[in-house]
Formats: sequence, structure tokens, C-alpha cells
Amino acid sequence: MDRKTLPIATLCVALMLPLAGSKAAPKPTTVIEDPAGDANALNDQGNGDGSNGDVVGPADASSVTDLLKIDISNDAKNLYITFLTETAPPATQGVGFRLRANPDGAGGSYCLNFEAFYPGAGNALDAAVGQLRDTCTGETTEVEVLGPMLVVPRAASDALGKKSVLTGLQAHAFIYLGSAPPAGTTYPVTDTTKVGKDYKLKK
Ligand SMILES: [Ca+2]
Ligand SMILES: [Ca+2]
Repeated sequence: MDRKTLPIATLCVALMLPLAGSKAAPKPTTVIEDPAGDANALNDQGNGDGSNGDVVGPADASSVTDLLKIDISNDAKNLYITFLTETAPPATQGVGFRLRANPDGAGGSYCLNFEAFYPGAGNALDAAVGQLRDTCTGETTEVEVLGPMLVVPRAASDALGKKSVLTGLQAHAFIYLGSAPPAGTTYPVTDTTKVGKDYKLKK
């Protein structure tokens, strides 16, 4: 091998290494499905089981907060939660999404609240922010938001440990007004879903 070909060969190896080391994104599981056309705040405002959360029409105030599907996947490091809506966020108005799980708290209150907040009129955000709010431990952990997806480090909660099961899954979409979380209001809740399927973490 002469001196001219050596750098090219080295470059080829360098390019191949990241490909060999990368893994396919975990295949998501749909845990919640919700009809289109019901983001009109005609629901229980997140205070119930969502059984009246699918009132379709006549006025659908928001396409970005019209929940259609919630997908979850995980790998050893993270839990990935994707909020699929009629139109992807952000919206003109400040909006947000919540997936809640594990109604193991006092009076059936939900311990885990995975929340995403997007910049828009009525709030002071420059970029989307996310958090895991655990009402049972009192801890709040900031988490990454990538478009409609929350990337939650499993180390953030014991409830995301090996082969844990997330139960009572239910989602809300809301108008977010305020400076930045945890300040502000998540009201009105424009769309809610019924309780979906449990999700068992793989690994
Ligand atoms: Ca609904
Ligand atoms: Ca909907």
C-alpha cells in the first residue's frame, strides 16, 4: 500500500464504523388510538377516564391538538413516546401533550406524567421542552423533545426499570399558557383519549 492509498483506506474504515455500530430504531407499539375531529375541549378536562373524550364536531378548534395515536418504544436507555396528531406541532397557539401512566397514587392519581410543551402565542418558550413529572415521588425530570416525540431516560424513574409495565395509559392535548414549565396553565384540555393498552418495557 503506497502513501496515496493509505488515507483513502483509513477514511473508508472510519465511514463504515458508525454504520456497523448503529442500531435500528425500536419498533413502536400503538398503545392509544383516538378519533379525528374532537379537539374541541368537550371532554372531562383530564380529570376522568376519557370516556367522554371523543366528542366529534361540530367545532374542532385545533388540528395540532387533535390526538390520533400514541406510539411507544424503548431500548435499554430510553423510553420513546410519540404523539401523533392531525397536524404536527408547534401551532400558532402555545400547546402541549401529556401521556400519563400508573394510577397508583392516592385516590387513583397518576404517578407518571410525560409532558411536552411547544412554543406559541401565550407562552415564552423559544423551543419545545419536556418533562417527566412524578406526582408520587414529587420529582420532576427535564426530558428531550424531538418533534412530536419525548425521549425519556429510563434512569429518571424506578417505574421505568427492567421489564416494567406502564398501566392505565391515557393522553391529553392542551393549550399551554405561561412563561416556561412548571409555571403556567395546561388548560383547556382540547382533546383527551380513553385509557389504552398497557405497555411492557422490553429489556
Ligand atoms: Ca379524543
Ligand atoms: Ca382526537
